[in-house]
Amino acid sequence: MMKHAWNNYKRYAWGLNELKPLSKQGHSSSLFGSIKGATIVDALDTLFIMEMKDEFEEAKSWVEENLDFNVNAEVSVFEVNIRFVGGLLSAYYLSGEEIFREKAVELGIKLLPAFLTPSGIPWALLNLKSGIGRNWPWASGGSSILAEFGTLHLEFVHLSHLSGNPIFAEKVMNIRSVLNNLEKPQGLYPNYLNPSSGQWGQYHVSVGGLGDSFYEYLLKSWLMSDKTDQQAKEMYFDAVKAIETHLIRKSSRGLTYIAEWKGGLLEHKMGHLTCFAGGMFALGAEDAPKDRTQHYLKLGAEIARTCHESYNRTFVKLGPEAFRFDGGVEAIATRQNEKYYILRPEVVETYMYMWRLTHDPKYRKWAWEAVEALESHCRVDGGYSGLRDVYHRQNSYDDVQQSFFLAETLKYLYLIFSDDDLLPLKHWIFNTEAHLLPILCSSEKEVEVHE
Ligand code: DMJ
Repeated sequence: MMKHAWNNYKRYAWGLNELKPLSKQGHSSSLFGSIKGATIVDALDTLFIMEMKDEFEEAKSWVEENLDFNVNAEVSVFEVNIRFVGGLLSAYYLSGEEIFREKAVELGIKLLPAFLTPSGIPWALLNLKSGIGRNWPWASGGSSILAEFGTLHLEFVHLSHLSGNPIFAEKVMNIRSVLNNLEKPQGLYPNYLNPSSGQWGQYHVSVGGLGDSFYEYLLKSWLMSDKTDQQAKEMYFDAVKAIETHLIRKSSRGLTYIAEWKGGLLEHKMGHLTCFAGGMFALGAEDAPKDRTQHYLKLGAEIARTCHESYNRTFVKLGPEAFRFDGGVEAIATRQNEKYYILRPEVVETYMYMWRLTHDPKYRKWAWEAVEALESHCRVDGGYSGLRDVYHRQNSYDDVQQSFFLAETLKYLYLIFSDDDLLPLKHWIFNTEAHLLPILCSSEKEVEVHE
């Protein structure tokens, strides 16, 4: 599958951001401004792990010769960080090739002007040449987005580690303290925060889009610090406690789901994006306070089951963008604009963590169902395409092979069918784009080992 996705990208869209597999041409997304090669950088570590050595070498040569951040264009700070900085750091740690470290640090420096706001909460969008930032025009009251500014921490800590320059870590530690010091409604983190006033915007809370990877990065900051970042651990478990109280519900037929919270009212809808949380709960279970390890493993398993149901209740056996638990339905999309599937990874991501942490064979079975569905419905001559309606018999393609399909979906699937000693969870953290970052050994623990 990786060969098919890669070869077609190479054939029809080489050097551009993504592939349009039906039109057989490049696809450009405004998220990356005029930075090019998103698929190449996103795919580097997957190629390495799958031992596709020739392909890795050609990707590396492209990075050496063509990857250029000197562009006069506005980029999404979050997207560029998770895909480009994350992809380059991961490629560096896996291969040891200096070029990836250099490029990651170069890009990190270019992103720093985004933090020039009164609160230090970064802008969502940044012009890489002028250094002028702004927020998404649609975001409540000029706010920055929790899942965007809350998803820089892992990469920026590594940038400081690799460059010897503390500035990157200082920037994300400041985000952390602003968030920690703010009063939180019912212990929940709203999705919107105004970077000028340093105050919350609208009281909308989500473990899916606009909120998701902020929670993921709290847990992973704790794990990546070799379990020394106590503040991250406390903030994570406090947030999860509030999420359990206010957002997690069980349907009348016993499916556990995570709803969205809008100023105290629940919308009984769960996004495909939210499905990553099953894996997150299970990954954090070991360190849960008050002997709640089994509880969180079970919660992870319940979310995995619900998300599997959202797949199983469609015609193509791949899940919709969002599914509902109201109006007499459970785990089904009811609105036409929520029925699409764009090759997203979150469900197989949760299967990967559940497989690694429980070895229950059902997760391999479910992952294989997803492979078969991808092969039957998304594979086309020119690569893999997303679908417009997962309940429809006739495939209707969106004609985009997203770069995260190579970075995440295929990587997680590969790991589910590999041995656990390939990238053991005790040594590696996956960033939110499935790029690998090693756990940083704390000097205290090193001393303990030597003693
Ligand atoms: C990816 O870019 C990342 O997983 C991000 O956290 C959420 N959206 C896509 C995949 O769905």
